[in-house]
Amino acid sequence: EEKTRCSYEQKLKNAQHSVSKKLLETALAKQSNLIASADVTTTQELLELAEKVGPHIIALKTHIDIISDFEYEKTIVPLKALAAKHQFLLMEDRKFADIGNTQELQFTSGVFKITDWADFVTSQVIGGFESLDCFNNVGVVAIIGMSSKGTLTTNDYREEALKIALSHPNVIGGVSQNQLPDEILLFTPGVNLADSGDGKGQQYNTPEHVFKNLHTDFIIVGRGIYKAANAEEAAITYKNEGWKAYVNSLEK
Ligand code: 5BU
Repeated sequence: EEKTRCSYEQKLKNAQHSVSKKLLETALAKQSNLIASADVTTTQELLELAEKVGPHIIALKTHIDIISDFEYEKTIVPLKALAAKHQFLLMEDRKFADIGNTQELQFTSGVFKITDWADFVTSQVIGGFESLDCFNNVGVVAIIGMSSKGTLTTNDYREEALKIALSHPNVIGGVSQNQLPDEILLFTPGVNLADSGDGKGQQYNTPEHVFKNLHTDFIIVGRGIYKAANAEEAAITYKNEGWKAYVNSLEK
């Protein structure tokens, strides 16, 4: 008999990291497991999207380096204010992939100063265990498996990546298209209700699929929300679909 999934309440009880706790508490308070991916390219679009979807999400995922008019004062200061107002976390999807010293510089320096505002960041684990030491003031979501066609995140790779993720105290979760152990939070992108792909290698699943089959914790939705005619309505739809799929996945 298949075992039922671990609930957010159970995960919260076992959570060690302050960011894991915050995410799980926010999910329970908002009855949402939705992370909106804000893959827009101007500060105005970013802030407008955050204002609209903010009440319905637990985190806003950014690729801050695609914002063409980025200015810390103009972009980050109001974004942080919106995160506080609507109670969501900021997840910078930087996918660090270098030696520890370089990652530390990329994390703390340059124009983006990610260390000053992100609640958690994504990182590859290709640089090994110690490459993650520099992220000790944020949570790290380790890239275990990718959603794109032809990805090199094979079974063997994922197994080794997971060993690093499970053993590193900075790691709160993993991005994957496969089930992960209960000790770690699972974040799943590649979620869309209307499309099965984007013609550029992305592969989509439904919220129902990822909660039922992967026991994911949080869905990440980009174009399904920010490209919709009404982004707020779309966020509400994904929030409701995601929560319903989570509740259904608790019953076996
Ligand atoms: P989409 O518009 O819903 O396809 O956007 C998905 C987002 O998740 C986008 O920002 C990607 O960079 C990110 N992503 C992904 O799609 N698949 C992965 O395996 C990883 C990240 Br890792």
